[in-house]
Amino acid sequence: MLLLYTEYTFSMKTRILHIDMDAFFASVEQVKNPSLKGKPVIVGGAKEDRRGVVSTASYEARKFGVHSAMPLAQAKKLCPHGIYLRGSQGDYGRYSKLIQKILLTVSPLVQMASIDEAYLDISGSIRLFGSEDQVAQYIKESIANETQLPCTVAISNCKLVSKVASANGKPDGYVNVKEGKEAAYLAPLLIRELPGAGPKICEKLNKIGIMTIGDLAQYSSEALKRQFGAMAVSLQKAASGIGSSKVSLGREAKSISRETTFPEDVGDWTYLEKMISYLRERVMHSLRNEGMEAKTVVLKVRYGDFTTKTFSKTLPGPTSLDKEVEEVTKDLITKGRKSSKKVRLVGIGVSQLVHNQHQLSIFDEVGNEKWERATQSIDQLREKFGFDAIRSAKTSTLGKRVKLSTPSLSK
Ligand code: TTP
Ligand code: MG
Repeated sequence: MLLLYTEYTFSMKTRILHIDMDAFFASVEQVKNPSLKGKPVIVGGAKEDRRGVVSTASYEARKFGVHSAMPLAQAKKLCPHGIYLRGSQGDYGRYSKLIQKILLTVSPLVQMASIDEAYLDISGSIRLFGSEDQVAQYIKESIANETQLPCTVAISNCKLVSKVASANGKPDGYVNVKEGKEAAYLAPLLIRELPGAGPKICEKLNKIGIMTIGDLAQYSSEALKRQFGAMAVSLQKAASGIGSSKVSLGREAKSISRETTFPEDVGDWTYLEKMISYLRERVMHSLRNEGMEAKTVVLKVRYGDFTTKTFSKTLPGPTSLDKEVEEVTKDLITKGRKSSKKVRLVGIGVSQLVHNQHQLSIFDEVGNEKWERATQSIDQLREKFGFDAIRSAKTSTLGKRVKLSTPSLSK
């Protein structure tokens, strides 16, 4: 009995596989047009396009220094003989779905983390395939056979280490970080390879002599706390190879909204504004919980005579930050209140959702660092004490607990 039990727990050790397609958009273009194979392909804009940035570049183009997010003009200087393409989102989406389908034949626990990457909990599949290496080989071969696309796969005991390992094994690679070897694997890597450690934080760490992830793991926790505050703990945890192994499943929401009908029609826009702010805060909280960002904000107003109007605005880029959506909501309210009619229902929603690229970040630092950190602490408090535990000054006058007539309209 004891033997059986030991064997059972051993076989159910959590192992997480991360897969990321190599130069995804450019590789799809090379599959669509095989004459582009082996050539420097840059997706983001055609040769004659002056503005815009590089979405991605094939590994042949990367040799010239071209990379994602680089202005096209600069890429053209570095790689004038490159093949520049505008790209076709529809094709990339179709290939992404095909890859997801293949991955689901390996394990039902698949989390698509972006259009070209996924985490799989393969703990229950290893026996079936024979070994971890065979799981990886099966995935690489099936994808190659069915799509002709190259990818890199990594396996470890958590999402963070597998993500770092697959980035390191690119292109067309496979890395297996054995149980207990996570910290040792990360140790020699430069600090910037830790998800979320961007240029500013790296500079700060370098200044105190921390160059590698190993340096960070070894550094005095007390001294690090003095420099980085509460963030020091998560930094060191990540550097030691400790991370989540929870693969989030579930149907992805296409939009997230909250609305409420008032017991009596309301004409007081100061009150309505507060209620809209409250609904917005709830929507944004759910959005972040889903690990998503949204591009479009929609305000719905049903007037006393039952006419319903929606006002929407699309942001220049996706966000999960309250303050960015707050600005847009203000503009929508200005439109909604133009009518002198009393209001029966208000609702706020976000759509055009994309996966949050910073999901694994310890913290981000491009401009919104402070906001993201504040938002993270708010979400953590709400996780513990419920949504109403912490509210903005604006909505606090609505009372301690706000009851919505339709508390959970959508995800
Ligand atoms: P990535 O997986 O980051 O990049 P990649 O697949 O092109 O290259 P590799 O993984 O081998 O390093 O992103 C996946 C796709 O997302 C990429 O092919 C194009 C798109 N993308 C952008 O449009 N803009 C960006 O800034 C980035 C990073 C990616
Ligand atoms: Mg990729």
